[in-house]
Amino acid sequence: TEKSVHLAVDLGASSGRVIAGWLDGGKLSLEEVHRFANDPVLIQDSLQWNVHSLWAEIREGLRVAAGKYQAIRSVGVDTWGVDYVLIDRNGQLAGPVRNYRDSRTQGMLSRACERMGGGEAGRAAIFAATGLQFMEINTLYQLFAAAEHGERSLEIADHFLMMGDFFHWLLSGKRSIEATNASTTQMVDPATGQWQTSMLEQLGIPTRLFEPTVQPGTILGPVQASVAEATGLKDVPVVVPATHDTGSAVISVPVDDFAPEQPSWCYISSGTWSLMGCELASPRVNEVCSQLNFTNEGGVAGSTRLLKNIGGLWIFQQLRKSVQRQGSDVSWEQMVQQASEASEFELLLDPDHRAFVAPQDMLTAIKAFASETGQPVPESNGAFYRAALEGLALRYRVCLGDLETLVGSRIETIHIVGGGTMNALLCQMTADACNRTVVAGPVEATAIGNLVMQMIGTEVIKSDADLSATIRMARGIVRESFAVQTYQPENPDRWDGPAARFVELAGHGASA
Ligand code: ADP
Ligand code: LRH
Repeated sequence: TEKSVHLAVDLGASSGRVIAGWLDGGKLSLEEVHRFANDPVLIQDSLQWNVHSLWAEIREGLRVAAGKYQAIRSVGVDTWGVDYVLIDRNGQLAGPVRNYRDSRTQGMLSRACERMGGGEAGRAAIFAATGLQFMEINTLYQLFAAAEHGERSLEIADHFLMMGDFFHWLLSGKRSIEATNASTTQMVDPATGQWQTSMLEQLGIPTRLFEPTVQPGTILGPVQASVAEATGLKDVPVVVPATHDTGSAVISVPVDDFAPEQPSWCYISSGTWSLMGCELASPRVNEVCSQLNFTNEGGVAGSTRLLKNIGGLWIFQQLRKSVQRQGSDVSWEQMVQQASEASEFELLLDPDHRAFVAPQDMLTAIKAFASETGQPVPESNGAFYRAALEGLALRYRVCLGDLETLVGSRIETIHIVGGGTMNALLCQMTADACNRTVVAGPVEATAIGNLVMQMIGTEVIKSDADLSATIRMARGIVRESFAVQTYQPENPDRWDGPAARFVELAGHGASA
């Protein structure tokens, strides 16, 4: 067909897809071209991403797209945050590409704080420099671990790229570091977007690796000859979206607003992680934010994504893997059905507990957690699935209170976007636990946000005003194009008792 198509490559921590999108009569249409699993591999004792397979799948998706659409206007990649690739001076991978759940970062957060002035003072210095939530998965602690362990890759590397940048480089031959994903590293000043080089020096991380960042919408140039040959994508420009998947997802929250002073809505980008927060005009690098351990990530058009990383559907996903390990399988729909049949609040889980970050087997880890916290171990699988979802809804409730404290206004509406919108039980639990209206959709928010930025970069979507007005316009297109599902709270009081127990439980737990 002759429609003018853009291609979004969207790599989540659990799966990847290539999605085609085009505008027609003011509406955005999507077509999924290719979908594939993204399973990390354990090599010796190091957990790594299979970038070779991901690159093969991306190329396959582009090949299928090139055969399907005659007019492809651009292509761009977004991925999960915090992970990186090191390239040596010959343009080769300098070492393996680690998964953020790899165990080498254990203890590195506290060790880095020690190095930065000791305990609380070190932590305060890192927060003042970066405004980010403290998590051991952050790039900062990964690179610090590499430096502390004397990893050779760090010595021979010439360039640092994040995952999206890496695939853009493979596609176009051009190196760039995109700003929204760089903001997830805990190595960037949230006010200026510059690398915090003196902090990096103090931590022994070589600063020569880091080039200045580029903004979403940047056109890198056409796909390189070898890629054009392999895929059939000739003269198609690579356009940088918000390469952080959450940055892309937030673009397509269907509101008539952009980075408000007094937000009345928040978002939950719901997938492997749940990223819950507000879009603001400027970062909140203050004592309360540090205490509540929220993050100030960079959004498009100079906005800030003030949010909390919550261990999202990861536990639910891993429970499915446990069932598969036992030799059977269960679909997401069946899991949700079984969870809905289980009785309420049988077992309380803290989705952010350290025990759930990377256990060998999630079912076993939850059973151990139940015993350690003096709770009866449930019998049915459905009870475990339900506990994973209730734990999330309870975490959202706590997070909502913290968010309101931070932004100083009441949040009326919670917008859920991403794969988790397919889980109606979780959406209803969220409305109930938080006692707020939940608006769920669109499901492919990340790919849509990716496409929108490409369309803005190539001036398919444009306005006479500034970028923030153009994003508002794009949000209008998203609202016109995708239906949402609304959930109203039902019997929210039922959640008060469990919420009190949850706070107690999470307070005692070693949160990751
Ligand atoms: P990521 O980008 O982190 O890989 P996604 O946004 O693709 O994650 O969301 C994937 C998750 O969405 C799955 O782990 C699953 O829990 C949920 N999901 C997907 N489809 C369904 C469905 N049909 N019913 C219920 N949940 C679903
Ligand atoms: C969600 C996400 C999140 C990061 C995590 C590593 O996919 O990008 O925003 O913190 O992955």
